[in-house]
Amino acid sequence: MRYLVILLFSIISVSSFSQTTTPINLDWTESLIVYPTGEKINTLTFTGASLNEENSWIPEYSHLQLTSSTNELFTVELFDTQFKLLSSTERQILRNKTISNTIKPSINTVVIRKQNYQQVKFTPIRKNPLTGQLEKLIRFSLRFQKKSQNKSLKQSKSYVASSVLQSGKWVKIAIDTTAVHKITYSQLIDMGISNPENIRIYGSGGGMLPKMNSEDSLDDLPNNSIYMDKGSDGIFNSGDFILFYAKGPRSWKFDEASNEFVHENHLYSDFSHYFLSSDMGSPTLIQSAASLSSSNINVTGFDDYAVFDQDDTNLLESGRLWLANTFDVTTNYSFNFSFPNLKRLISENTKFQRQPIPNEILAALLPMLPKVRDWQ
Ligand SMILES: [Ca+2]
Repeated sequence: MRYLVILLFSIISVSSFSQTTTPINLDWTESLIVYPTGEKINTLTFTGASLNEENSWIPEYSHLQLTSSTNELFTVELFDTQFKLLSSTERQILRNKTISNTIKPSINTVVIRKQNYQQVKFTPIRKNPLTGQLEKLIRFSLRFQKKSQNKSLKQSKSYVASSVLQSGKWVKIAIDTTAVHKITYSQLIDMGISNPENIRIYGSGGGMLPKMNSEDSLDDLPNNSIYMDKGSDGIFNSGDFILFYAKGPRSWKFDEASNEFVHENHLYSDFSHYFLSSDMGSPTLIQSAASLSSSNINVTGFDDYAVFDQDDTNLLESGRLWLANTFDVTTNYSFNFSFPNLKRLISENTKFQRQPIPNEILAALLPMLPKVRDWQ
């Protein structure tokens, strides 16, 4: 069985800052992606495109624009756009793919070798809002405009003088999943918390820190509001408990383009961590909100989602590629999900994602795995 080598060029254009770019042409072709199993996937691409399975193999355009100042923020828009209708073959390739009516470029500030750039990304395919037909972008220019100074960004760049952990006695707890968590009075005592009625919980939990230094991240551990159940005696003592919302290491976000929830595993930890102390003053309690006097919405259900994505194997014990089950001798696995009180299963949103082995990892594995040699 042959393993086709695919070269995905990640050429990014770099130019000095100006308000508009010269016209950019996209040279479209087809691309063939072959899994180690031999299965082939056709997709569209163009010179300089990024292709990955997370984006359903739909090509993404990336542009770097050199800027001069660290604190300037920009907006970006496409203009002088020229589109071309997709052929029937190209439409067939993109069948069942979610394509938006508009092309929405995202823009981020990135720092590369101490130079500041605006990084623009977008998918250059749209469903024409008037005709409903699929079109690919073949020529366009980008216009950058400075935004007024972002005060919140400036504030996030000022750092606290010392961490909240500098003084007091602290207990570190591990969180494996996003949920409302419960800790009883006796558990707090067992942890060594000397004054449980003054318990506070600090931390933000959640997924990985952003890869780029330029992206916002929290400076110090925030204080979390908690619910404290004191029982009928009004005193926090034996038999009582606290509840608090904590985020686990797997993060979820709603992707408007695909109209579905997508997840990201924490590649470096199976847990997020929070810090408990009773030395920081009285607890910060969740405040009650007044009920509405009347309502006309009757909620009878909600969307739920789950994923099986275990990070069990890292082929080279290096890098960010983690895999779960190996399909070699064993070719069938069962994965159980629990959705109590299910009203309706939206089966079309059930996905099975395979992970082809990137060529650089395959090349490094070849000397070690005789079985892989058979693919050559
Ligand atoms: Ca009590």
